[in-house]
Amino acid sequence: MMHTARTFCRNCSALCAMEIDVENGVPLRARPDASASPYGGYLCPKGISSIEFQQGAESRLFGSLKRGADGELQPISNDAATAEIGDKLAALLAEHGPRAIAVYHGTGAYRSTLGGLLERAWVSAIGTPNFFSSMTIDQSAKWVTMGRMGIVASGRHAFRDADLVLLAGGNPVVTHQGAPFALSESGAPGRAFEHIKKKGGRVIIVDPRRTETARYADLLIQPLPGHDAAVFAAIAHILLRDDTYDQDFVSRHCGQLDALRAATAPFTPEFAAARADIPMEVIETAARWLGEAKRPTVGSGTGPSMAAHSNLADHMIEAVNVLSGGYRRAGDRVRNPGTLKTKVAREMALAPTRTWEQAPKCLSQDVGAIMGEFPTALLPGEISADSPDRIRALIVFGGDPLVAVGDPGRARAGFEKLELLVSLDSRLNETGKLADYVIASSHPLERHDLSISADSLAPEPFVQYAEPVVAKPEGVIDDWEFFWRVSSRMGIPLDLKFWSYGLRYEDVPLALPLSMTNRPDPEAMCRFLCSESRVPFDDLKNAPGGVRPQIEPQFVQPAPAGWQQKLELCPSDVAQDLNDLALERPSRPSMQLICRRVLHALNGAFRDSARTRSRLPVNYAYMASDDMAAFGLTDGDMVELRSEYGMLQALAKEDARLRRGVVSMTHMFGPLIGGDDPIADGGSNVGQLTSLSQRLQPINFMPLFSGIPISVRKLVPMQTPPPHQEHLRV
Ligand SMILES: Nc1nc2c(c(=O)[nH]1)N[C@H]1C(S)=C(S)[C@@H](COP(=O)(O)OP(=O)(O)OC[C@H]3O[C@@H](n4cnc5c(=O)[nH]c(N)nc54)[C@H](O)[C@@H]3O)O[C@H]1N2
Ligand SMILES: Nc1nc2c(c(=O)[nH]1)N[C@H]1C(S)=C(S)[C@@H](COP(=O)(O)OP(=O)(O)OC[C@H]3O[C@@H](n4cnc5c(=O)[nH]c(N)nc54)[C@H](O)[C@@H]3O)O[C@H]1N2
Ligand code: SF4
Ligand SMILES: [Mo]
Repeated sequence: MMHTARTFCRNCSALCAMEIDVENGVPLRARPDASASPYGGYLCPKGISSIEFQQGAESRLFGSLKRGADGELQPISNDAATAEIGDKLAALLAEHGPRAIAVYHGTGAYRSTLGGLLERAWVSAIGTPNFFSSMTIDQSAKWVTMGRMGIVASGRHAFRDADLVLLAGGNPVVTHQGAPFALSESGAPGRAFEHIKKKGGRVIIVDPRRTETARYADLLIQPLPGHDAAVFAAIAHILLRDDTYDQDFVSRHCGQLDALRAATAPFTPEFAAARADIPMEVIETAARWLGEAKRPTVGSGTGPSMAAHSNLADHMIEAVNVLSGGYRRAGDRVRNPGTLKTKVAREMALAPTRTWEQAPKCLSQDVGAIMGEFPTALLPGEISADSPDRIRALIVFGGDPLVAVGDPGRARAGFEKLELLVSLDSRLNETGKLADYVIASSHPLERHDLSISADSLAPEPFVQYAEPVVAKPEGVIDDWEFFWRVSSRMGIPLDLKFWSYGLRYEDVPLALPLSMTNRPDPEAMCRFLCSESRVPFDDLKNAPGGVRPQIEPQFVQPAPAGWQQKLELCPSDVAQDLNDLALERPSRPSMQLICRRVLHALNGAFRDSARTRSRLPVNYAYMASDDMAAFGLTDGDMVELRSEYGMLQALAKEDARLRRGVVSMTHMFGPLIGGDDPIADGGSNVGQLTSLSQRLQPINFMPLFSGIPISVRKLVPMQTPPPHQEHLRV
């Protein structure tokens, strides 16, 4: 019997609505579902590949594993595994206290709604401050800026309302990365850009690569990597020089304008243009357009967050957005106030909090939490720390931190010191291969979810509830059930809450206490999460394609009377960083590795899907034609890339979209430490060129993942590998 089910993809933040033909409990194919989605019908290749993955492609895990006495991973039942893990954690907790236990929340965990909430509930119930996630090795520069500058509570203009979009180092047409990070809509991003162009809006892209998104650009600026701080300081300099900044907005909401003016004085357009190796005119043009725009929005993707001076770069990008008035004002339309939980937007500044200056602090560095998380780059050091409080057990939920964090030798040395490493995942990744237990997680199509993560990010109010489309295989377990079982075994009761970023779990008042003996019902948990929803849960249950509620137009409210808080545009540490940057002796490495993403893979996931592998047998080392020629390379030639921190081998490929001086490669696309045959390895791990001890940012300890100085050498095929490679192979 065949039927068609409606649900949504949970691979990335777009949560695309999909229709799936199911025959005898087997999903056959997926199609976009345009019936209610605010994005219209849209699916990317990863949404389509997730059907095959559910069926076992990419060596999907169909059962949990435990490392045996012989060091090999052996099958284990989930009953036994969760009991053993619970007992071990209870013993560690009793002997060493809560700090012995840590979690890492990876990219795969963000859209596992019930799993993510029970993970938070469990961490809060234990009382450990050791919460790590992929965000601190991603765009946590944005959290640093919020903590140092403050926040405008009304938020940016909706993408569709903008008349000027300035995006630095992001490629949403490929990555579907939209608000609150980069600038775009997550679903069908090309359509959102077309909408802006049709209205006569302008688009500026700042990227060393002429990205797929740059097809919509009216102005493309192709700098060397790592110079966004200088370029955006120069744009701020021009806005202040010409008095074209939004004086009304700035005078009402900002302090430290004079300090910003002084600190950006050295950043003339000539100066920044020389540093970034771009024409001075493009900086002037960008600043002029910003000065003219009525509803501009300025933001960034991962590029600036991964390159040199990332925290300063982000601060300057946000400062340019503030100076241009890139926020909604009282009276502006709020397109999506949220459906499951309604938020009131107010035009008001919230003063900086600098949470990292407060206890509890990390053991290996004098730094506290940022948005309730410790920096992931410090994780290996927090495990190896010579302290009774060191981390002894790590639960990895939907991530591959061993690869993601970079510097594989150092990362592995840290992870090997753990007394318990658990990977909760639907794939066996590099972290899983080192783990004591690998818990086989259910596939999204096999579990319940609610579109909480997109609730106020979709361009219009929209909410979707998903029931399992197919039954889960016997050996797999839902993410939430793992946390519930382990916690129950430890004798710790859990409260389910509608938690969201910025809140402490303990402070959320409304709670659904879960029984420790009767398995909670996932539908009942979703029903509870709809307690304050505009659309009652039963309506959602009856509309598997999702509901777009019609609501009264909502508008941004003014600040409460007497509101005093201001943004700090240029606090003293930022001023100091600008001063240092102005005085820095510019070095110009001949080649630099830059980050990028590919459409068919999602970090380490889908890398081995048939669609990906037919296009990308390896993660090519892309270079501009002139650089290829200068190194004597043609497509498919083997190259050695060497940084100060390590080396890798890859296959070179020409990319006419790149400027000279950069090698563009995607991450998490090969074994942790590669051999000398990238084809046999299926790619190379660029993390081998990164460091966990050098060039980390202050505050978030973000490593350098883009703009890494490297040397490029053509390798001539030989019988035996050159001896210097031996020490890197373990
Ligand atoms: N298909 C696909 N989608 C994904 C992912 C994936 O792996 N594949 N990953 C997901 C994740 S985890 C994230 S965080 C998002 C990221 O989403 P994006 O930020 O859009 O990711 P990228 O496509 O890597 O874009 C980064 C861009 O920065 C440029 N760049 C590199 N260095 C610099 C620099 O110093 N300055 C400037 N201005 N630009 C620079 C690169 O050339 C690249 O085009 O995507 C998410 N979506
Ligand atoms: N050199 C370099 N390093 C980088 C980057 C870079 O550009 N360059 N990018 C950084 C960025 S932006 C990020 S976000 C990190 C990514 O770092 P991670 O998030 O640690 O890595 P992923 O490969 O995305 O891991 C996601 C895992 O979740 C699993 N998964 C998917 N769905 C589910 C689910 O529903 N439940 C469970 N339990 N598991 C699930 C997948 O199988 C996969 O193994 O890497 C960072 N590291
Ligand atoms: S963009 Fe692709 S991966 Fe992301 S939700 Fe949509 S179909 Fe899934
Ligand atoms: Mo990310």
